[in-house]
Amino acid sequence: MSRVLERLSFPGNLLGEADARDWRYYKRQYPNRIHKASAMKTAKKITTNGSWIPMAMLVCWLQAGAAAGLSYGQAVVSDSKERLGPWKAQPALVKKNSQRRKEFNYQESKVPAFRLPDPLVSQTGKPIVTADDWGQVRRQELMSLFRNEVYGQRPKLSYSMSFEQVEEQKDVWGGVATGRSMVAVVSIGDRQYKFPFVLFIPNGIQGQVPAVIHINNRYFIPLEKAIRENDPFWPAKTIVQRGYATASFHTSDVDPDQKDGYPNGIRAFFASGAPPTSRAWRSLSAWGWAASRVLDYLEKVPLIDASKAAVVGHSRGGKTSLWAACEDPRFAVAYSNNSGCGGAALSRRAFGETVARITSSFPHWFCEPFSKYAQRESELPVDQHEVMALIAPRSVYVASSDEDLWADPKGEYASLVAAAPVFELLGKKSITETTMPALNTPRVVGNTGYHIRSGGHGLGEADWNWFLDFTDTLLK
Ligand code: GTR
Repeated sequence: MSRVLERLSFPGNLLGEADARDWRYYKRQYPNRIHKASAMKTAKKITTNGSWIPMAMLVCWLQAGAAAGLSYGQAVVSDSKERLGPWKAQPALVKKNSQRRKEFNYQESKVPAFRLPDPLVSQTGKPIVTADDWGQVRRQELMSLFRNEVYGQRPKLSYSMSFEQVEEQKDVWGGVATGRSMVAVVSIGDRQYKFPFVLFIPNGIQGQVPAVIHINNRYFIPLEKAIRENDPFWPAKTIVQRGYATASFHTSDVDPDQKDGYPNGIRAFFASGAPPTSRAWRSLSAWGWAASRVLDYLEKVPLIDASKAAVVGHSRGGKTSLWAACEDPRFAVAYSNNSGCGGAALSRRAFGETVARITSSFPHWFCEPFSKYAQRESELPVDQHEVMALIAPRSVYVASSDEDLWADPKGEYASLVAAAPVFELLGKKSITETTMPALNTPRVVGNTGYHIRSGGHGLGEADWNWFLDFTDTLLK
């Protein structure tokens, strides 16, 4: 399967009204839980409201086309007719970004030619032609490669889990749900590490309900706040009304989202304070591990069918949700929202955020070997389409946003499509269409889904609704 890519690109981290308000609220209420850089960076603003050509076998993405320029600002919906067709980056945004951040590429014409590693050829060059070969040979190889070169290895140490219920409210939203404030307790010998999470379970439903675990990289949302406000970043009420239980925890409560946060997090707890080795797990993997611990609790709740659990994250949380689902096959669905580099986007495109940039800005996210692929992406033994493939035959949904070119929407979509041979081998349907869908027009095929929403970097109601439409087809 080989393809020639077209072009697109550019980010848009605008701080919307609601975010500014939330940020101030949390800063007052939970000064120790807020990480300003993170909160400001992920702030979203939803305003309003490319394609590639197949060639032969195996993937060889070249470039073509180019982008002309308008001007940013009036940008969105500049050419509404064109915007009805397959999504393309707004030329004004491409221009603006290219000018503003000259060291990064926002032009399709400058995407390097590359060949993606074939998920269906083993490291020894053996074609993987059966589901058994995949499960016993290739999947193991790819997991090792991602653990050794990208996300790090989780500790082998044994531990035990227990859960404390701090508070329960049985008649939330007029009796629609039961809400619980919980603490997960990780024990190794007589040492303990604790992190909080909040859970809502729909009331009055016959049988068990599916569940959504939300990885919150912005701020912890306590029970009373989740009840009072349907925060678009985690709209618990909406999710419950659609028939799902839902839980959320904050990343920094598990492993602080700071370069020097290691001593206070779960990784240091496991290592008894010893510094991390080069290939040990880093924060993304630790946060994903925590999502699995929340799932451990959901398995104990009789009203929840934990075999129907989705893991959801935005941006760094979206990188986390994908890797969480690779590491833990109990997750039935993974949803990555605007996850970009190190998440859904293909590293080899080096479009918007790059390996060089992400490993220097966020050295605590990836294990050390990943940084050696800075500007040498073509030497990576894996690429992010194989993260999607590792989730097969389960389900994966990728979401991009129109103005978030920093996260490379085209690279996010491309990687989902490039995982198709693995879904097919495992007897599942998935998106194979190489042309991107139009703006605000979700595309769902079998076990995969994708949308690109208008507006900038952020997770909001539109994203949730489209995602839940997808899970409705799979988990209900
Ligand atoms: C961006 C960063 C991304 C993404 C995001 C976030 O600035 O470059 O990799 O993860 O922030 O999580 O907010």
